[in-house]
This record gives sequence, structure tokens and C-alpha cells, in this order.
Amino acid sequence: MPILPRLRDVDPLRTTVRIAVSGLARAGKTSFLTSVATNLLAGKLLDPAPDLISEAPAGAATLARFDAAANASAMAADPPAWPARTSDISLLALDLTFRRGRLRPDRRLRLEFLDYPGEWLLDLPLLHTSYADWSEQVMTRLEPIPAARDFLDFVQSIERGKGAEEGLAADGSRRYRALLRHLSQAEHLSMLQPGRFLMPPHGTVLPDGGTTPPANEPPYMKFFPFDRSGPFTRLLAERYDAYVRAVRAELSQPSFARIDRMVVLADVLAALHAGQTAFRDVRAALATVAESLRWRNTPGIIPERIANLLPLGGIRRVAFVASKADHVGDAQRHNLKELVSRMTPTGGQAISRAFAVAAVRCTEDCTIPLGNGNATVIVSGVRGRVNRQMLGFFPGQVNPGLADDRPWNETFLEVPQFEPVRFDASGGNGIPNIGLKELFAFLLEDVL
Ligand SMILES: Nc1nc2c(ncn2[C@@H]2O[C@H](COP(=O)(O)OP(=O)(O)OP(=O)(O)O)[C@@H](O)[C@H]2O)c(=O)[nH]1
Ligand SMILES: [Mg+2]
Repeated sequence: MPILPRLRDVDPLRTTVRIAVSGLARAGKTSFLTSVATNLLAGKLLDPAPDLISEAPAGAATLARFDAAANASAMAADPPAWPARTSDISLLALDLTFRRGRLRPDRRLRLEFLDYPGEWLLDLPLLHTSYADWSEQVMTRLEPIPAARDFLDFVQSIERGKGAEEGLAADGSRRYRALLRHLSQAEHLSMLQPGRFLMPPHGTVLPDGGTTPPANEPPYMKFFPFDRSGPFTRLLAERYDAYVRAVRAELSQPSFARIDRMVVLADVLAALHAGQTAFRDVRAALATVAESLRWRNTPGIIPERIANLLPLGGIRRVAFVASKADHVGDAQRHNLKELVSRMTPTGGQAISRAFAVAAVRCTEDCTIPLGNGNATVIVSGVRGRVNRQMLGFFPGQVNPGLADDRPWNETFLEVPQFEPVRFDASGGNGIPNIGLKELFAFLLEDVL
């Protein structure tokens, strides 16, 4: 039955580019996508600008549509509201037409964007990691974290050669998930695996908004890292392998398999302000993602130039983005970009580049004279929630170096939550931003 509508939507002359917008929790993915949609529809982001642009018909799509207009008008309201936390994937599709004169056919481009939870992104490395290696990596990461002590002691208490006991697996899995939730929510850490323990697989509806796993969750979801051998370890390893197979199967569904570009957002500035543990965590998460995006499903013997022309799948371009770059002044954004670039070592077949972007600009730079004849730059904006006063925020200097040589013993500040710079609720003039145009020039360099 859906064949007819689908056929009507088939356009052999149209190029489709599918971009996943992902990143760590609270990195700004939904705001980013809202700003991208609004600015594209307002003709602000692309050079050359398309002659026509509209939302693509939803047809018989299986993924929920991303509601950019509702998000944009909430952000423009008085008082403004930021998007709610995202708990499943959604798709935004735009059709663009570029006229090329009377003798040449129009060029048509469909841009599809997926709001892809970052928790799932951190499952990509598991596809290439054995249970034993994964367990060891997780235990090493947990070792210095005080909140992990109880869980590590529990693991230690399991005797060597333990039988494949279901009750123990369920208990351990409950403890491990509670720890992951605590580290994510209370300690704001991101490098937490498996990601689907925190953000359930696509399509899962949680009864109480996200704390208890659904009753029909498959048994393979009950495992945890365990670094010893024996029948109990074999049970956990079999479950881990089944989990990895499920992730692989999900990634090969058409909605995900055709992703060919990716934007990975991280609120690096918030991590820098939060101190050494948070910064190390974001660094590890970004490096892990960068590492797992290196590969493409290309047989190694085919040169990249030719592979790019073949429908082989895999990610071709990755933009690693420091989000909320309006939390520092203009002069610091270069350093921020440089820092992200160093955090995401590249190589392999995907082309990657670092950016510093504020998708929804909230602040302006202000130069403040210092008593000694010098001046310093602060950013100022309207602070939300509390009493909506204008607030100046001194963001300090961004050191682009990676090493732990920065002075971590200073007092850290929480970055304030600002309100968006006011914009027209219809979105007709776009959403004020920093750096989106430059980012799109890179993302679509080969198709525009
Ligand atoms: N200053 C500034 N703040 C931003 C910007 N984008 C997002 N924020 C802030 O970051 C918060 C999180 O943004 P979201 O877009 O909801 O982040 P997300 O990555 O979709 O979050 P989850 O769906 O919970 O993972 C917002 O509520 C804003 O306070 C920006 O460009 N500039
Ligand atoms: Mg979101």
C-alpha cells in the first residue's frame, strides 16, 4: 500500500544527504537542530542560498518528525523556554532547490537531520571491543571515582569461578545501572557505557519517564563489567555479545545505515569550568567517538576517491563542535576550536574538522576597562530562571593545550544558563548564532 506515495516521493535527480546531530547529554543537540532548521528555512546558512526550501513531506516515515517550529517559538517566547530533554530519535527533512538557468535542470537536494542521542554514540566502540577488554576499560575508568566504590566492592566480592547465577546477574546489573545514572545525573559524566542502559534503544517507552527498565526488556540487557573468568563471566559475556549484535542490527536499519555525515557536539567549556574530572571525561568520550568514527564500511583496497562515489555507506564527514561558544568572547573561540581539534585525533577515512559554535546565541562580548589601563572581555546576557537580570560572565582564558597542565586547583564556576538573544518568533529572520554558516560550508562542501 505505501508504494504509491513512496514512488511519488522518489526523485532520481535529487541528492539526499543524511546528517546525524549527536553529542554528549545536554550538549545542545536539540537547540542546534532547531536553529539549523530555522536558519536554513530563512535562507541564512547556505552559500549559494537555495531558490526554494521547504520541509519534506513526511510520507510513510517511520521516525518521529523533529518539531523545529514549536521549539523555535518556545525559545522566542517571553519568557523563553529551552527544549525539554530528548528521549528518542527524531528526523528533520528539508527539500532544497537550486535553479541553474533555463537550459539546465534544477538541482535538488534533500537534507535529512537526525537528533541522535549521544549515549548511543558511545556504543559504537563496543562493536569492536570484546567483553573482557570492555570490562577492563570500564573498571579502570571507575577505579578513581569515589561514587563507584560500592559497585567495585560488590564486583570484588563475587568469588572466582562463580556459577551462571541469574539472580546475581540481575543484582549486579541493577547496581551498575544505578551507578551509571548517578554518574550521569549527579556528576555530569558522559563516558558511560553501554549507552543504551542510560538512553534505552530506539522505540522503547519507559513507564516512569526513564528510571526503571521496561518489564519486557530482553534478558541480554542484564549484564555489567566483570573482570574475572568462569561460568558467571561467560553468562555476562554472552549477554554483552547479544547487546552488541542488537546495536549492530539497529545501526543497519535504513534510518541509521544511510547516515553519511555527523555533527558531534560537546559542551567543552562547561567541562573546563567543572574541573579536571569533568574535562578528562569529556576528553575520553570525544576521543572514543573520534576513534570509532574513523572506519568506513569500505574495503581497504578501494582508494578513498573512488569509495566516495560508491554507495558503500559509512560516515564521510564529521564535525566536532564545541557548543555554546557564546560563553566565551570572540578572541577565545579560536583556542576553543583548537582544543576540540586536539581532543579528537583524526585519521582514517572520514574527513573531520573542529568548530566552536553557538547555535542559539545568548550573549554579547563586552570590553571592561581594568584599573591598570588594560581591558578584559566578558560576555553578558540575560540570565534565565532566577530573576532574569542582565549578567556579565567572565569566562577566563581557554588554554588550547590538552595536557593536565592547566591549573585545576582554582575555584570553578558553573556557567550560567542564559536566555537566547531575542528573535522573531516566526523564525523568518533566522536565529542569531555564531559559526553555523562556516560549519555548513564544511559539511556540504562536496555537494553544494
Ligand atoms: N549559551 C548557550 N546555551 C545553549 C546553546 N544551546 C543550548 N544551550 C543551553 O544548553 C541546554 C541544553 O540544550 P539542548 O539543546 O536541550 O541539549 P541536548 O543535547 O538536546 O540535551 P539532551 O536532549 O538532554 O541530551 C539548553 O537548555 C540551554 O540552556 C547555545 O547556543 N548557547
Ligand atoms: Mg535534546
